[in-house]
Amino acid sequence: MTDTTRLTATDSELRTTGAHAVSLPKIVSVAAIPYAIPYAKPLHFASGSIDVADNVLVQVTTEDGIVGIAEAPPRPYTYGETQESIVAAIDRLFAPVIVGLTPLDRERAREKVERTVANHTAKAALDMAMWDALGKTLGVSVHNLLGGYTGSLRVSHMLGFDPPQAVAEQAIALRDVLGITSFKIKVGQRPISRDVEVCRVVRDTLGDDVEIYIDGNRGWTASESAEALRMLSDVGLSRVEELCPADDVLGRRWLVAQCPVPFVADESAATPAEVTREILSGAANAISIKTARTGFSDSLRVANLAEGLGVETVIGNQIDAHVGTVCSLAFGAARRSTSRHAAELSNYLDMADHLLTEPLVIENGQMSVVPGPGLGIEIDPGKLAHYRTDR
Ligand code: MUC
Ligand code: MG
Repeated sequence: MTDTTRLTATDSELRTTGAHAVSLPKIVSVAAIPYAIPYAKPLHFASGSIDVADNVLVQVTTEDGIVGIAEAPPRPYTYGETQESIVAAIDRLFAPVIVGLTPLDRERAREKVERTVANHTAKAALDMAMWDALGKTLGVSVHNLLGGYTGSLRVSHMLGFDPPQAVAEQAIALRDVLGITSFKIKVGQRPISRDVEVCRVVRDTLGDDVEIYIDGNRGWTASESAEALRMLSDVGLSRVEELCPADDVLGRRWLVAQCPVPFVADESAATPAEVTREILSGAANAISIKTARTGFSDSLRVANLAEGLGVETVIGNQIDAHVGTVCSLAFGAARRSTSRHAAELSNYLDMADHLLTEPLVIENGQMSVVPGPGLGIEIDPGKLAHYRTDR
């Protein structure tokens, strides 16, 4: 799994250009490769559903042959991106301005890609691929470059729409087989009583030793959310997420003001500026950090902002495939503040296959940071050839 062939940058690769400035080999190409891997167990939630990982693998190649990787998951119901739009944005807008930079030039890359609005996951994947290339060039893990706080994270699993007993059975299997004891339950589309019943059955079946929280993906109104919170008051939720739209400005503030547990902003806080607005306006009091939308560079901004404002963060899951999961893990474990809560890392388990040379491992409810330079993972060329959809 680890790249043992190069552990440090050579003198010729690390060129000192001034008293402090150091330059690395330049990026010579950026590839955006669409692929499709089916989900063995599709996930349904209030804003959409997913039955295939139709992601885009991003590869940033430097002049010495280092390949930094990351991936972008299209989430049209959240950011308006499609697999085709991600490939087009990278090929036509971003690759031309990134080629010629080095993996150290992440802030210059950000300045250039930010001239285009939106396209969150395309930008994030490029940023993370540059970090992976940087780590591989320096022989250092991205996790260490980001802060290196701890070697593992507790895992939280996201449970989609299913009948109450089926949801409880999934949670039991995840607990018994993998040791997972934290669960996010999707709510917000079915009758409120049905969602309440799901949470209650999971609590009753698994007992008080598991963490349960809910995510409405903006499916309820503010008053429906308040009613659901009243009905759920004895279930022991640790937090709630995006129960109603942040665009229902006053309703959302009204709801957050009476919410007895932290109210997490997820899709309403997709940029550092939106995080600031949501928190300062009282539309949320906790933040979901998703490396799939803010990469590493802006996830650092969001984490710093949240720490400065004194609000908690949770590592969220953009229904990430394996490469994306490794990115969330590397970032979440890099800081104290982002490693406090269980991180939403495990939904790759629902996929039928993956692109990596080595599988990911969850043991005792924990995932260990993948060791090795960069992200520490490699793409299996045979699997990529099999699943890519552009040839
Ligand atoms: C989540 O936390 O909301 C569903 C939609 C999306 O954008 O992310 C997922 C999970
Ligand atoms: Mg969410």
